[in-house]
Amino acid sequence: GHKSAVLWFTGLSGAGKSTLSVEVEKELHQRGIRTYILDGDNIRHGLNKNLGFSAEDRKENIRRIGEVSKLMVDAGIVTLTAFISPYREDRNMVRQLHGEKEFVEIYVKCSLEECERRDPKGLYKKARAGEIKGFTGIDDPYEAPENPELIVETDKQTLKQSVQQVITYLEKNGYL
Ligand code: GGZ
Repeated sequence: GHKSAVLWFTGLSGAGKSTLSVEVEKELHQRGIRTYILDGDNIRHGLNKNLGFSAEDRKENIRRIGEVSKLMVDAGIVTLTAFISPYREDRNMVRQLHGEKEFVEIYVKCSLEECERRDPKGLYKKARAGEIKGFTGIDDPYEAPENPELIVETDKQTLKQSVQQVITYLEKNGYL
C-alpha cells in the first residue's frame, strides 16, 4: 500500500517542475499507484482562468490549487502539482490545509541563468524585452523554500537522477 499525499513542486519557470512531475508520475504508475497532475494546462485554463499574475491572483491561484489537491488526496490520489508558487506564505497556507505528512514540498532548484538559457517558450526573452511585465525571476519575486521536504537541483543533475531522488524520498518516508 501507499500513503496518498500532494507532491508540491515549486520553482522558477523553466526549472523543470512539469517535466519532473510527469516522470515521477510514470514511476508511480509502474507501482500501480493512482495519480493526478495539476498544472497550468488543466488549472489556469479552467478553474483559474479568471486569474492573472498579480501577487493577489497568484495567491488565489495557489489557494484554489491547494483546496483541489486536498480533495484529491482525500480521495486517495497521489497528487502532483507544478506551479511556480513564488510566495512562501502561500505555500505554507497550503501546507496548513493538508494533514501532517500529506504535503511534500519539493523545491525544483535551478539558477535563473540556466532557466533563461533553456527558455522553452521564449518568455524570459519577452520579459527581458519588457513585453511581459511582472515575470517571476525578472521583475517579480521568487521566495525559495526555507524548509522543503526535498531540494532537487535540475541544473546539477540529470532528469533520471532527479526522478530517483524523489522516489527514494517517498520510499524512505513511508509514502511508497
Ligand atoms: C511567471 C508566467 C507569467 C508571469 C505567464 N510570471 O513556463 P511556463 O509559462 O509554462 O510557466 C509559467 C506559468 C506560471 O503559472 P503558475 O500558475 O505556475 O504561476 S504562479 O504559481 O505564480 O501562480 C509561464 C507562464 O505561466 N507565465 N506570465 N508574469 N510565469
